[in-house]
Amino acid sequence: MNMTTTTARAGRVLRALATGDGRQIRSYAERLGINSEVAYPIASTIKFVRNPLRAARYKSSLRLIKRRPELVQLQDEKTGWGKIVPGTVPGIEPVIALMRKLRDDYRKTMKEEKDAFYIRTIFSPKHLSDHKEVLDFVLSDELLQIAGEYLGGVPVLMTVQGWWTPRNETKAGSQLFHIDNIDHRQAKFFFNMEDLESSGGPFSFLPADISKHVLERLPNWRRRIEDEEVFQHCKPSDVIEASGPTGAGFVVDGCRCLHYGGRARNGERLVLMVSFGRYLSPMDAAVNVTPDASWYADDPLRRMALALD
Ligand SMILES: O=C(O)CCC(=O)C(=O)O
Repeated sequence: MNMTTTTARAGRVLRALATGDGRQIRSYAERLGINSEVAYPIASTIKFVRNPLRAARYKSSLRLIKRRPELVQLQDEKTGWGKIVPGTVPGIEPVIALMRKLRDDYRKTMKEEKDAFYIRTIFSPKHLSDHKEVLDFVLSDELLQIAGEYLGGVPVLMTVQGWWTPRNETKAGSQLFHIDNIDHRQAKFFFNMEDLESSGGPFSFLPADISKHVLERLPNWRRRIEDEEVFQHCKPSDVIEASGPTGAGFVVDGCRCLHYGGRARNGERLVLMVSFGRYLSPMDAAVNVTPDASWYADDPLRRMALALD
């Protein structure tokens, strides 16, 4: 490639960086041969420069969240995770009832052989507009407090998914250790919609400090990693399982904590997964809700969490 072509290409990429959304920004940066350690700060800086006042508002509006003292810093800075006991977040009952119904409906339509993959998304952001009860739970003061304190500003809802994992024998994709390569930090919640034991394939992770130790010793972390490779640098007993009774939850930073899930060898799993990112995350939210005009009309905090204002 000659100098003129290279310059023209770089110009196109830079123009795209200045106008694109978070996902495009990352992909264009990668096309320039810039990896995520460099691309993310560039993408965040571009987002900031495009609207510094909005960025400042996401930070300062943390004070709008009603905080409960027992939840302060629940997602621990050093280890990147925290545990939520059943009954902590109001409004979970209708969510549990809905997820169980969706799972039962799905099960009826399932073809045993053809659908042998290990994870089924029975609820996704497109369902939110018809299920305000889920949105109210997800945008509760409790979740906003936990995610907001950890992320340092009003958190932006990235996605909400209901996952049903039937019993399986596979070990592929997200059933292998990996890191979510979407930002430097994240608040990802898992709530059990049914009692969940180890044999039901819970989300399983290494605390952030142990993950850092392991990742520093691996040649390339942007990949799926076999257990044997990980356990050369830590102990299997360092792995924490997000299991427990119905209504129990975990919040984990999937960008800092090596994790896998869905190894449901002798049971199954029904969970609600909710992920929040920073306003300046390189990724835009996958949630594209158009709330009814009456929803959150006088609630700037929740509108910000939905990236509407
Ligand atoms: O719990 C699982 O099935 C794995 C989930 C996962 O890898 C993720 O959320 O990034």
